[in-house]
Amino acid sequence: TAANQALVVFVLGGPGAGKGTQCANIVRDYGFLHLSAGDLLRAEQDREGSEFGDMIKSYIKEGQIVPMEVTIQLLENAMTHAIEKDGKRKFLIDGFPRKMDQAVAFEEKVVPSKFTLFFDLSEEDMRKRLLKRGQTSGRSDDNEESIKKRFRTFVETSMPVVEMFEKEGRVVKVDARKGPEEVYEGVKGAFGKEGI
Ligand code: UP5
Ligand code: MG
Repeated sequence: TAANQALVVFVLGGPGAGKGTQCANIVRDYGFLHLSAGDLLRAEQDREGSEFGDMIKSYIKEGQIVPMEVTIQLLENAMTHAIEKDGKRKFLIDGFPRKMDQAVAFEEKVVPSKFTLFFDLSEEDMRKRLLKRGQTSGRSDDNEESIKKRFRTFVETSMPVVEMFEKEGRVVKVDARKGPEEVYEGVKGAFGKEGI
């Protein structure tokens, strides 16, 4: 498919680490298109007539990873559409891959990533950000119970993917502790390092 020609940067980091916030900055300055796997899944969950709606709803609330076929198809559709209709080729894939099978399948069947941008933040700080956002976000997983489950999945299921990419020398870590502007300085440094 057309998606084979894409330039892909994976954007990873724990729940609430600031992936979405920083992706907006990158889109503004570097001409990337932002594809959040979580946003695509939430849209599919709410789409009238979706056969996956109920399944996605329960996976998200439980902080579990939706079966990869669904997520990869949503990403591939969005990429193909952007390439063919809008002539876009550069993608930030946010919050994906977060399980080993997804990582392997995407890089084999769609396209290998250029590198992974990883936002590094303690669980305590992520928790604070998520609970604060939960006051207004309306997200079904921004509550104490779901947040605990999301962290558990992150440590057990998603970090092994980051560690694999790291062993391959394909991860650039950014310190995500400071305010959004300072974190973005780190992001720009990372992109510079990767020659983007
Ligand atoms: N904020 C941001 N930066 C800040 C800073 N520097 N200082 C202070 N505050 C900061 O930020 C979170 C909050 O913190 C916001 O209020 C923000 O203003 C503030 P945000 O930029 O939204 O962080 P982000 O990392 O994007 O957090 P998000 O909650 O989106 O991360 P998750 O990875 O948990 O959520 P996602 O939407 O990616 O996935 C949700 C669920 O979808 C998963 O749990 C899973 O069930 C499912 N999923 C799959 O099944 N498969 C996939 O491949 C992907 C997702
Ligand atoms: Mg997000």
